[in-house]
Amino acid sequence: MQNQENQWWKKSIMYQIYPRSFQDSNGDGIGDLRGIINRIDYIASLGVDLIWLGPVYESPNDDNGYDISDYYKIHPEFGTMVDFDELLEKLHARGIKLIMDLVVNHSSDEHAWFEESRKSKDNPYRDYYYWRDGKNGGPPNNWTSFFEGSAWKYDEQTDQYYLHLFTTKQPDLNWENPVVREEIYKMMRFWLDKGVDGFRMDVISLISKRLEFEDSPVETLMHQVYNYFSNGPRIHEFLKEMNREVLSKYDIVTVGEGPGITKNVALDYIGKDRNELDMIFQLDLMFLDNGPSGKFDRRPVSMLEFKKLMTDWNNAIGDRGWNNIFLDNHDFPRMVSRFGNDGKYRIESAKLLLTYLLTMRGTPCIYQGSEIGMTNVKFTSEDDYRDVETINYFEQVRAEGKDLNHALDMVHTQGRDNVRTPIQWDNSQQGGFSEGQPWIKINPNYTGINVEAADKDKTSILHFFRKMTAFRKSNVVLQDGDYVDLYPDHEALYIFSREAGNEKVYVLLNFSDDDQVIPAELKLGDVLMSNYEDNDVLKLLPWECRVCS
Ligand code: ISL
Ligand code: CA
Repeated sequence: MQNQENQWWKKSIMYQIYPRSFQDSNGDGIGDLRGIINRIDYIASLGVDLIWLGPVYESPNDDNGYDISDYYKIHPEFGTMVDFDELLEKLHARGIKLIMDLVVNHSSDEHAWFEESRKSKDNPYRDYYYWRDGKNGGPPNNWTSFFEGSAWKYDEQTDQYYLHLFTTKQPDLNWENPVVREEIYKMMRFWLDKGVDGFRMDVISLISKRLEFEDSPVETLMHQVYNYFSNGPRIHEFLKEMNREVLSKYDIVTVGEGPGITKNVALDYIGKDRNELDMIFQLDLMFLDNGPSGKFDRRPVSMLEFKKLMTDWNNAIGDRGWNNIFLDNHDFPRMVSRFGNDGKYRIESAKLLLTYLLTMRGTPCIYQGSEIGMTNVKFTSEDDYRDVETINYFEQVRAEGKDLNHALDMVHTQGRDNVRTPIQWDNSQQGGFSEGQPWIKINPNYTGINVEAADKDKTSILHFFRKMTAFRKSNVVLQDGDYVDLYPDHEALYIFSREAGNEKVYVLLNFSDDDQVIPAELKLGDVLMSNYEDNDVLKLLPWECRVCS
């Protein structure tokens, strides 16, 4: 909520739960609400105080719950509304807030609205979605969907096409229709009245369409996302209306998500005076290694680019809005595999990345499992993959007669299933995640990397994380102090200061496998936190991090 004195969410530490993979309680192999309730002591022990719960609504699961068929119901595989209420109550009792995923750019094609909509051109629900005539025997335009081929699907029943920016089972909702907007607001009030503390808004940057539906001169997905799909003409009108009608009436937090929100337009969404959203997940960093054809067209990224992007974002937002900081989530590879070294320096680099998250300016969001340094997974068989994006990618590569081994390599570093394997709780069968067969295989490294082992080892990533969350909470300067990147041109070191009033801390991060000399002119005080026991005054060891006064 905007214009409010007590913005608690600026001090929060967020933790993302992907329910399917967190904890199964009944042996069906699918994580569920009861499983989360059973792990509540663990969650509380982390020192996090704001949970983002992935979608738990009724869904045919074409895109793991991001295709909702009933916004008012809990999917039976996750439990019941009674379980949900219990989870919310138990989190609140421990001072932990919870935000829901709000997926309203599209619904499932199995939502009653769409089932009605497709029946006839004069059906009262026709206008809930985008239906258009084809052009020259093909779809209305040349837009590509995120996950499979054309963004339009032909429906024989009425001889028209409907728009789907994601899979064919995720038709885009027509926000131009005021009745649709009112339905959505009503549903939001239902959850807020239950006491949820806000929403993470899925691809909110895409809800206003460019109704001319012009062909894009460039066929690549990323070009279309930035120039045709995102930041449409009425986006801010819609968000202001949503804020006025719903958000402003509750003490909640909203985090928008969506491709196409660059640093240049971010403040339009989250500027203090805008009355729209509180924060956004900036995806630019997540897309930095994408080539023109997207994520499976990977290009190398240098430390200089990484730092510049983060600094530019910080400066673009300044104190006119508020940033959110994250390095992985359910859509992108494990942070230690992507930005650290998940081999020899897994422990050191995971601690360094957690330190980064917890010392940057902005509300940090940690994805489940990264607090124990879980890594990407390398399934050797295509059959072990579950994500619709990955499956469609394999299909496309096969159809084009391209190299499937290369495709598998790409999936090993870029695919979304890397972060969707079950949480590794202990070294019993299936890592303590389930007594049955998990919906997706567990990462075979669970025997060494798991919560139980980490709990027993005082030097573990997990213990370090707990110390770091407490450290952030007790250091106001880390919450809202200014941020300055002190050596933007250094190829391996990321050194920045945080400063507020007469308090100042320095954060030193060695993003490399080699020793690095500490710049001599830096006048550092005590070491307040580090991932090494002994700290050399002259140099940083591989992946060493240090917070100094
Ligand atoms: O992961 C991506 C594709 O490679 C991203 O571009 C992703 O599609 C984008 O960040 C939007 O993600 C969100 O909406 C999708 C859903 O599949 C993702 O899980 C969700 O986070 C459609 O609802
Ligand atoms: Ca279950």
